[in-house]
Amino acid sequence: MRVVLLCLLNFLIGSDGFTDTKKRKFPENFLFGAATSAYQVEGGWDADDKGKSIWDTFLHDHPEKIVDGRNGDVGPDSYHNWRRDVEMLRELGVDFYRFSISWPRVLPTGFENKINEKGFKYYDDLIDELLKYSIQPMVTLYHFDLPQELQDLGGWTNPLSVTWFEEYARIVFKRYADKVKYWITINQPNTICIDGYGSEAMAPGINAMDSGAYECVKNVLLAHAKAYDLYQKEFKKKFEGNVGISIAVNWYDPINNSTENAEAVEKARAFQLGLYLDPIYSKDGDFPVLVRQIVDKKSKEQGYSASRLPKLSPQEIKLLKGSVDFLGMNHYTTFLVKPSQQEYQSPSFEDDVGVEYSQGEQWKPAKSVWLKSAPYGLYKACIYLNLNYDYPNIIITEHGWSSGPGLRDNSRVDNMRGYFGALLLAMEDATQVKGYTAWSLMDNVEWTAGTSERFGLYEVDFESENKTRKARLSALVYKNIIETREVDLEWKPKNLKIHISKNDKKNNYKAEL
Ligand code: GBH
Repeated sequence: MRVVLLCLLNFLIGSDGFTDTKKRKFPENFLFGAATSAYQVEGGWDADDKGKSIWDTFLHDHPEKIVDGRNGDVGPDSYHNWRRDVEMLRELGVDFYRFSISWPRVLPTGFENKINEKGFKYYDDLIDELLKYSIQPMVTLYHFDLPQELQDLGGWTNPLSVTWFEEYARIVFKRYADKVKYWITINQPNTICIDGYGSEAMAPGINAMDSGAYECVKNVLLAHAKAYDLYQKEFKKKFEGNVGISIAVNWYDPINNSTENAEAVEKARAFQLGLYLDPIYSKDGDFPVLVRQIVDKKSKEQGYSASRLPKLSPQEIKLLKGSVDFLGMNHYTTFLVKPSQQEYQSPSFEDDVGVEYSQGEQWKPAKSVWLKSAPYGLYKACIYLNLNYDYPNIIITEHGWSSGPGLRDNSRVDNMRGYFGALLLAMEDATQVKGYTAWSLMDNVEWTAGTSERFGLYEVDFESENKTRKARLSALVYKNIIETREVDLEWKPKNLKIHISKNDKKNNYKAEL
């Protein structure tokens, strides 16, 4: 009751509630980290027998899709620069590093019968180097880079993908369960499926809206649940790690308080959030009723004999329910929703949802067109998760800001501080957030945006031979927040030099989940 009242109170205070002068602090056992993903930073796209991923194929076949023409063939070249990467993490003083394993680097064909030891050696070295300095590895098994050979068999639209992923997960768990205590199975099913199989924006760029995108959603979620189940059965007891999934939980608000907008926002939340969260967190499991109703009805009208949204069997519903130790929350921004004024192509995801998005005109824009700063949205998203999914354990597995090149990234600093304020308030109102991950440790290959949008705390000089990394102002500010556990709006470093903290001490806490 007290919590509900507090929430109400904060809603009343509105979005300025978190800029008040009361100093809120992150608890001592709160974990701070930074993130990257394999395709975006590793380079070495064909080094040491690595297999091709769908992103290698996609950007090699469509160089015209990349804003500045720079693909991930080399990128920041972390395949060779990993020692420097760990040094940067030590400079920041983070507790953990979230990175992903490239499936085709370790299993070049995607299948478990051919293991690439040379590829695994890269992760052996990286993990050992992290542990040497008490930085916890947080490993994402899948961050968009499917082995091309599996795509040739239909990729995530093939129900066999569930088993392919499970076998891959088994090999990686076996190899690293003793060293890795934080696992993320899959990063952002919505990007994989809706953008990858329902549009040409992300690899494999197959616009399969007849049912491909929704088949993908089902398979990706089941793949996650199978891997979770596998960890529970074969690894949990001995190794006591935590397994979660990272979901894009941006916030969706009605553009104003009309009845139509209230309906529109309900749809947006059901299709953007509930589609992935309900099967795992809702009481009855399964996809949201609203999504089911809309897609079933439209499918019929469109002349299909079955719904484009596949059914989950009772066993599948059971497998999915509760299949996480923590929710990986990727949060970047807020969208304002109203019913769509235009006819979308049919069938399509946009047509199913039937809404239009915009963003506040007064919100500060990042370099990426979709990204504007609205810290209150993080607060509201947290409260929404609490009320709808019963106070889940959350680790923010991505949050960040894009700028152009340059070390004095004041806009990133402002955005970070604003969102930390909102996060602290959400935690005060009983949101169970155990950790925060800055996206990204360094500038990287931002998919089809190439290197035209910079998300790094560290700038990467892509023209230089060693892909030199330099700390931005935001890196120093983040370091200061980690050290002091509070957000001081006035704090400024004397210069942009960053040093490894004295005696390299990490708090080494485990998140109590
Ligand atoms: C995350 O996606 C990803 O997990 C991460 O890899 C990425 O680097 C980071 O955010 C920053 O984008 O061209 O307008 O159609 C966030 C969701 C998905 C948002 C792809 C941008 C393309 C937008 N992103 N999307 S657009």
